[in-house]
Amino acid sequence: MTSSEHVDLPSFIDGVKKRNPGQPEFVQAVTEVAEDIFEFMRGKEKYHEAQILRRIAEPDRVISFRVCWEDDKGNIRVQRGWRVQNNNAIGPYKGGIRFHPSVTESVLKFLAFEQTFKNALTGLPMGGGKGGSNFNPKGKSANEVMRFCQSFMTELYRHIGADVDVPAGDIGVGGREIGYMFGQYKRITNQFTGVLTGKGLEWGGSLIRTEATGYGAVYFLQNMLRTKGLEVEGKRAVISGSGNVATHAAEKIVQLGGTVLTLSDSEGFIHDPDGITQEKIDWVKNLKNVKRGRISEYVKEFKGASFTGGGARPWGVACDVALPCATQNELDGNDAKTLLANGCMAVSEGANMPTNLEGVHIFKAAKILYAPGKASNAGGVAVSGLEMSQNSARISWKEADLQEMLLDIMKGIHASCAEYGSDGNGYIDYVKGANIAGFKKVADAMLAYGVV
Ligand code: NDP
Ligand code: 2IT
Repeated sequence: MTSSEHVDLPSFIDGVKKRNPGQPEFVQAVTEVAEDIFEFMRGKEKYHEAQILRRIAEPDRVISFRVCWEDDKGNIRVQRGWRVQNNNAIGPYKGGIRFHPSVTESVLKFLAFEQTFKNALTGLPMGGGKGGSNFNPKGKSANEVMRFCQSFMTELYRHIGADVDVPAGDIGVGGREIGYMFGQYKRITNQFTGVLTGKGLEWGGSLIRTEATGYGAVYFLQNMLRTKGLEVEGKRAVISGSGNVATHAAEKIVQLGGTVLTLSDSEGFIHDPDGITQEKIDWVKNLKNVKRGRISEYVKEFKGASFTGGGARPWGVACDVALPCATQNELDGNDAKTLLANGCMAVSEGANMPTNLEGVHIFKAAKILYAPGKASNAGGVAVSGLEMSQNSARISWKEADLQEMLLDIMKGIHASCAEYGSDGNGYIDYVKGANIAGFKKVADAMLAYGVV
């Protein structure tokens, strides 16, 4: 193919669909990026000639494996495990591990693809990867979770390493699971290295890693609001999810003087018109992390709050700002219209790809402040990158220094989005800005390496 004959966007998407049958999440993530990158590449023959986007949208490798474990009743259970190593042009593969029954190869491929751009945006040397299993930790005993994690790592260990691929947590994988997996890695290899992040503080973890994703999403929101001379203070926030990202996003909103009205889980959402205070957030953290309970229990503890079940999401509650912090495709076109009709002025995604393509197009057309997860939730992986640096140097940085670094990184990502996403008339398309800034860094590294 000569340089003038490169494919157009519809043909490119068509090819992605054909090569990835039955993988709608992956096709969705690639489409969203390609919409912006094709425009950016116009006239830039070097990226077309080297087939850069085509190569980023083809994972370096997808490792798929069987995970057998024994439940408390002595039954043998079989799960499927994966690690998708998408791209290591700018550093070792890096990205979380998700344990959830909805995990498929498509979901992990979309997450590893998104992670490649996100990690580039942080400015730290990290490539993109993601892993996980369709294992459902809900209702399992701690011993069952431990046995599963050990079995998962017994296969995964041969594919990862501190300079190769560094996994971390994601949905269903928090400090407890990272502990079990790190323990098994250390046992098999007899090495104590920074092979996982999100570790406990006693065994190589970094301060503020737990808080970083949620806090970072609110810092990104703060940066967006400030372009309009506004602050988080006094704003009513609607948040979905009630896990790591949601509870820490809520905490930072409260610290900055905002009011949090909702939280959710897969069964439904709670609405607390009095506001979810720090004390209530601490109660939710305990409910989720220690008691492993359901968000519906909130209304028994805090009078005046209501629970809406049936898997309902909170987007119909009137708000100034919205932070989707649960999972992919939890906010569709109708939800986007409802948020806009209720006066929502800003959306900062804590989750990965929570807004479907129709929703993204509606937010873009309305020109509100809308941050895609790959920009606004990058604080978590950024502090993971800082955990890797501390592990390599065998030191631990102080909390105040790390807080400053997180603030600085989120400000830097905002600036990168503004550089490539401004229309010159005061509107910033953060989706476009994030896609182009992330792409450019990875693409230029790939060009340097030639055809590999
Ligand atoms: P947690 O497991 O701590 O919490 C997940 C929350 O989302 C729970 O409230 C869970 O409810 C809800 N949820 C999960 N799946 C679904 C579903 N299919 N439908 C409705 N609700 C669901 O995970 P995190 O908080 O770590 O992750 C949340 C999001 O943030 C994910 O998209 C993740 O990829 C993203 N993210 C996480 C980072 C991190 O550092 N942890 C970094 C960057 C992004 P239930 O208990 O009922 O399952
Ligand atoms: O989606 C994400 O960025 C994460 N789950 C965190 C990844 C990491 O390596 O810290």
